[in-house]
Amino acid sequence: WPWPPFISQIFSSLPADTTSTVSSGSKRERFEQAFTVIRQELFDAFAAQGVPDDAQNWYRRNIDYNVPGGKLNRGLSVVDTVEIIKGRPLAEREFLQAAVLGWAVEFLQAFFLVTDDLMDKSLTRRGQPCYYRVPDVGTISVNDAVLLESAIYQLLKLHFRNETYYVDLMELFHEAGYTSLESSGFIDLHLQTTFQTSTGQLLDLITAPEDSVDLSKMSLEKFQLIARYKTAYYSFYLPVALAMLMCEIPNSYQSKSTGETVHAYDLARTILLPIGEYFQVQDDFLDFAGTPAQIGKVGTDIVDNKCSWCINTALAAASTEQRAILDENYGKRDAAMEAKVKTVFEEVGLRGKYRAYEERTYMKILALIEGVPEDEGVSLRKSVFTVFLEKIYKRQK
Ligand code: DMA
Ligand code: MG
Ligand code: MG
Ligand code: MG
Repeated sequence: WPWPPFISQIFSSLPADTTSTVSSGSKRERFEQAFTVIRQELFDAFAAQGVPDDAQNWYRRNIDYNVPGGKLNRGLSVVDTVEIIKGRPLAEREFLQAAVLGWAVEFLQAFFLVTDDLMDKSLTRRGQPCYYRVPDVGTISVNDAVLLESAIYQLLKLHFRNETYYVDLMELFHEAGYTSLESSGFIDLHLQTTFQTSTGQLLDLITAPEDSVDLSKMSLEKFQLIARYKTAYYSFYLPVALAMLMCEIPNSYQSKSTGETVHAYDLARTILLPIGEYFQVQDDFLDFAGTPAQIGKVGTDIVDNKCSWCINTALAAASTEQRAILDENYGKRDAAMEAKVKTVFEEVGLRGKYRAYEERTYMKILALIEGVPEDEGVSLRKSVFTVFLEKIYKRQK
């Protein structure tokens, strides 16, 4: 099988010996170079089980097809955040550790996207066919997703086993940490990202049954719940919380500048969850308004009967006639019916409502960020959040 083009790109930009210098080049280049190290570690560990060549080649293709070709926003933001919190450029070893955490987030993302595309019956992702649509892959992609997930814990063990915060990292990623139920008398501070994301995927999927479209069951509140669980925790809280753990920011500390007690992870979450919800609104809007060339995927939310920001916003503005068109045509696997829904979206002025939502939300989140106290030395900083916000504000892909 040929390597997808982005892999060749990565390799053509590398020196012959990929393990020697990781200090040259831009942050993105260094981050991509760290991937070649990580990738080799995983291949070696896989091969060390004594499995035959065809299995090794399959594993290799799984990783190369699904992990490296994205925007890398989530992964890079771990590195960015560690740098901001430490307030200085990172030493070689620190950079590699931060990059491993960043790539671990990218593996988590790959794991979710492989199954998401299968369940959403999507066609393309990152400008290539969805992995399950590769002819010899099909439903084997389910197991390949599990292998992508297991790579996270191999990487953590390899690079963090001797750190005091190793268990915290694992539990932050994991699905099988201790309970966060209040009734047990124990509240888990870091939450369990895989558990939350798959809860979000469950909500997303059961809210969009294939054969019974009922738009009266949708609401913006439901959209918000789904968005926070399926997207915001893993895309926004996770990268920042990982960086905070690596910098050994304690759960709470007293701010020297304001005197108040800072519950650092809670505070981060109160800002990052709204950013994540904003990001999912963008994802839903681009599913409707973006071109495949622009977003690397073909939108499926309308035919999938999804409880998206678009349908909920359109429902709130639709006339009786427009509502009837939506009732009749939403959630059907038919291009002409999808086009009718899109026409109503245009008629109710969804594009304008989106622009207004973006401005309003941007200002709201900036106001939240204003409340972050900053101290000398290692502490949370406002720029942890503004850098994130600026990266996604008005994004086109
Ligand atoms: C994405 O939801 C959530 C996860 C956990 C992958 P989505 O189906 O809207 O994502 P996409 O539009 O990328 O398929
Ligand atoms: Mg989905
Ligand atoms: Mg999807
Ligand atoms: Mg989407």
